[in-house]
Amino acid sequence: MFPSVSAPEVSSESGHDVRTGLDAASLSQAVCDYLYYFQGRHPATASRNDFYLATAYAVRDRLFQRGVQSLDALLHRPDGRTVAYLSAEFLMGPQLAANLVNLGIHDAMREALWRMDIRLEDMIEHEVEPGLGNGGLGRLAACYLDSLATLEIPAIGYGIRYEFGIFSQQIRDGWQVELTDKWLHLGYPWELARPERAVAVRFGGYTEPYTDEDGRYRVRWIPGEIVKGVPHDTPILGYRVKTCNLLRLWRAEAVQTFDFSAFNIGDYARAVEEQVTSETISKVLYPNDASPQGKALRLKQQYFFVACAIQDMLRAHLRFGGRPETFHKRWAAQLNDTHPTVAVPELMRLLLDDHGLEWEEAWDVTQKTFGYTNHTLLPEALETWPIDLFGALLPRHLEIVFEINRRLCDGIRRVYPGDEDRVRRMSLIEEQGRRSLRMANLACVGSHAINGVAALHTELLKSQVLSDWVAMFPERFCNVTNGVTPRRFVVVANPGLSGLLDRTTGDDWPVHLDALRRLEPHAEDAEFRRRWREVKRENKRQLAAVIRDRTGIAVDPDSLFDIQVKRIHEYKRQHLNVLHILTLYRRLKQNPDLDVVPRTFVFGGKAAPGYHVAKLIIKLITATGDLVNDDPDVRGRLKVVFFPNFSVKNGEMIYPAADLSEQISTAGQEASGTGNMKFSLNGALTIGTLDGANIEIRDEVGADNFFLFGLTADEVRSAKAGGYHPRGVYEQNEELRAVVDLIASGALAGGDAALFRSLVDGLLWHDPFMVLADYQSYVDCQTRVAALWRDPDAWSRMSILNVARMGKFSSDRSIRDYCERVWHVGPLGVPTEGAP
Ligand code: NBG
Repeated sequence: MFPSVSAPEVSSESGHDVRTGLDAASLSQAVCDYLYYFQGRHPATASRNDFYLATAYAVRDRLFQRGVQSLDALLHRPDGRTVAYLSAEFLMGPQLAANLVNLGIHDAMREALWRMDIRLEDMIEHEVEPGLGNGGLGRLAACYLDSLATLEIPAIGYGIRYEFGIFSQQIRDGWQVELTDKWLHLGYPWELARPERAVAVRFGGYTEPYTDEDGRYRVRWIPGEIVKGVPHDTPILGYRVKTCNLLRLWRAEAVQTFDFSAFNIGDYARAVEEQVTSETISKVLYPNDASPQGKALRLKQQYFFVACAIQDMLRAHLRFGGRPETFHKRWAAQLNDTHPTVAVPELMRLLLDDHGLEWEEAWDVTQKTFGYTNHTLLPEALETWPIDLFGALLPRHLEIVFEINRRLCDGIRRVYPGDEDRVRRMSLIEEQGRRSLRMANLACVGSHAINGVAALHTELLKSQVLSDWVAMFPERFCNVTNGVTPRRFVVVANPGLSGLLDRTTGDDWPVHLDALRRLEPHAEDAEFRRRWREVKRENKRQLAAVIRDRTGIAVDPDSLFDIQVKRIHEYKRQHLNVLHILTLYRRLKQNPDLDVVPRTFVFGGKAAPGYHVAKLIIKLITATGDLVNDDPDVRGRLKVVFFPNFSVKNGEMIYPAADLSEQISTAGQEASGTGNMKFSLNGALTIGTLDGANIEIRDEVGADNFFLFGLTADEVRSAKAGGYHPRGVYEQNEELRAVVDLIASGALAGGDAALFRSLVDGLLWHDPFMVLADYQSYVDCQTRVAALWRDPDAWSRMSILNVARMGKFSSDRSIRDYCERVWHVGPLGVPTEGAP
C-alpha cells in the first residue's frame, strides 16, 4: 500500500536522517517512524489524527534541533540580553503550515506525505488551534514571537497553559452559544512538558519579621498554599533562520498529587481535593476581551504564571554565573498590558527577601528590567484589585506594594509640594470605595519604559489616562505601533497572492516588507491587475464554499465581499454596519429595480459570554441575514453571513478573500487594531474612522486609497462635552429613522418588538459610541465604495497600492522599535545603545 516507504526497521540503512533531514525522503521516513515507534500504528491502519500527530512530531524534531542550537549560541554570549514577553494570552493559531513555511519545507513535506497517500492540506485542515487568547492582545503576542525569532533576538514567551482556551462559538437560532474548547483532546504535538523544570508557587498565609545573622531586619513569608508550575515548551522558529525561541506556558499542579494521610484514613475525596483546587488555576481562560473580571482566581492566574516566569529567569541567570544585582543585564521583561504587573513586587520580593539586596538596589534592577505596554483606553479595562483580596492571596507583595507607594508618594510631594490631589491620582491605592490596587499605576512606577500601541493611542494615553505620569516621568514614554507577521498572514494564508508577489517583486518581501513598494509601478499594468483580480477571485471562491458549508448560505464570489471580523463590542460598532445593510435593504424594497452593487456582508467574532448587548448584536446580524438573504425583492444582491467561531485559523481563510475591510470603531476607542493590517496586506480596501492604527495605515497608503468617514477623536470629545442628543440625529434623518424604526418594529424578530428594544433605546437615548452621529457619513462613504467597485481597474489599482505600501505594519518593524526604544537589545541578545 505504501510502496515507496521503506519500513522503519531499515531506516538506518536508508541513509536518510529521520531526525533532521529536510528532503522528502527523510521526512516521510520520519513520519513513518513516529507512527510505528511512538504511536504504535501501522500506516495502513493509522487514522488521520495519527498521521497528523506523526507529521507534527517530525516537524517538531527539526524545530527543537534548532532550539537547542540557539540556546547553545546564547550560552556563548554571556553578556547578552534575552527578552521575556510576559503575557496572560498567546493566540498562536495552527502550527503545522507556519512551521513548514518557516523551515522552508512545505513542498518537501507535501511530497513526503504524498508518498504515503496523504494530502498535506488534509493535515493542515485537521489541526486544532490552541485558543489561548481572546483577540488582538493575544494574537499580537504571537506575531511578536514570530518576529523575535525571525530577527534572531533571543526571547521567551511566558504565559499560562490553559486547559480550556477561548470557548468555541456556535450559532443556534441566531444566538451565540458557547461550547467548551477542547484543544487538548486529541493531543497537542507541538509542546514538550518539562516536569523536571517545575517550580513552586506560594499563595496566602502570613509574613513575619526576623533578624538575620548579620543583625539585619528581614521578612519571611509563610505561605498557606503551595502549587507546582510545570512548564510546557513550544518551539518558535523564525522564518528561514536558525534561531528557534521558546514559548513556555505553565500548568498548575498539586505539589503532592495525593495527600496520603487523608487517603490512608479512607477519605479519598479529600485526598484529591488539593489536586483539584491547584489545577483549577490553569483550567480556563477568562473570555473577556479588554475588560477584566475582578475574580480571585484571575489574580491567582496572574501571580501564578508571573511567579513561575521570574523564578525561571532568575534560576537561569544565576546558573550561568549572574548575580542577583545584574539580573536586568540578562533579561528585558515586557508586561503585555497590566495582567503580569504583579511581576514588579515579585521581583522585588525575590531580590530583597531571598537574595538580601537593599531596597534601592533591588528597585533599580526591577525598573531596568520591566517595560509596560498599555493596550486600551477603555476605562472599564483598567485593572484594580481589592486590597483585602490582594493581601489575603499575596501578603508579602502587599507590604512591598505599600513601601513602593510610600516612596512614590514622597517623590510626588517633593516635585509637587502641596498637590495632594495629584498624589491621590497617582497613588497605587485607590482609596475611594473599596480600597484597591491600581495595576496600571504599579506598572508605570515599576517600568523604565511605557508605550501605547499606535500613535493616536499613545497621544491619548499621554494627554488623558497617564498625563500625571508623563508630567513626572516624560522620558519613560514612547509609541510602538503594532504590526502583524506577513509570514502567517500572507505566505501561509494567501499562497496565491504570495506567488504573485514573489514573481513580481522578488521573494524577500516576507522579511523586508518594504520591498512591496516594488509593486507600485505594476498598479498601472492592466495585465497585472487582471492577475491580481484572479487571485482575489479564487480566494473568494474558496471562502464562498466554506460559508456554504458552515452556514448553508450561498454567496456569489463576484459580489463585493464586505467583511468585519473581530470581537463583538459596542465600540467596534458592528451595529453601525447593520444600519448600512438595512439602509440598502430598504432602498431595494422601495425600488426593487434599483441598481445596487451586489455585496456579501460577512461578520465574525465572539462576544464575551456575560456581555448581553454584544450577544444581542450577534442576534441582530443573524436576524438581518434572515430578513435580507431570501427576500425576492433583493434578488440575491445582498447577502448577510455570520461566520461562526472566528479564530486565527478561520481568519487565515477570511482575510485573503476580503474586498472591503470594516474598521469602523468610534474614534479614540480602538487602541490600534491589527485586523485592519491583515486585511490591507491581503489587498482589501479599508473603510474606517480616524482611530488607532487606521490613521497610520491611511498615512502610508495615501488618503486617496482609503475610505475615510466619521468624527475624529477630538470631535467625539467635544460633541459629548457639548451634550450629544442622538434622538435629535434620529429625528432629523429620515432614512436613519426608517431603519431604526424597522429594527424597533419587530420585523427582524418575527414580530417581537421587545427583542431589540434595549439596543434601540440605548442608541436613541445614550449612544455612547456615537453610532447615530456617524451614520450619515458612513452611508455616504459606502456609496463612494460602491461607485469605485463599478470600476474594477480603479479598484484593483487601489488594492495593489494598499499592499505595496503596507511595509510599516510588519511586526518585524514593531519588534525593531521595541529593541531600540525599550529593550536595548540586538540579534543574539547583544546589548545596543542605551542598554542598562
Ligand atoms: C487590544 C486593543 C486593540 C489592539 C490590541 C493589541 C486589549 C486589552 N487591547 O486595539 O483593543 O490592537 O490590544 O495591541 O485586548
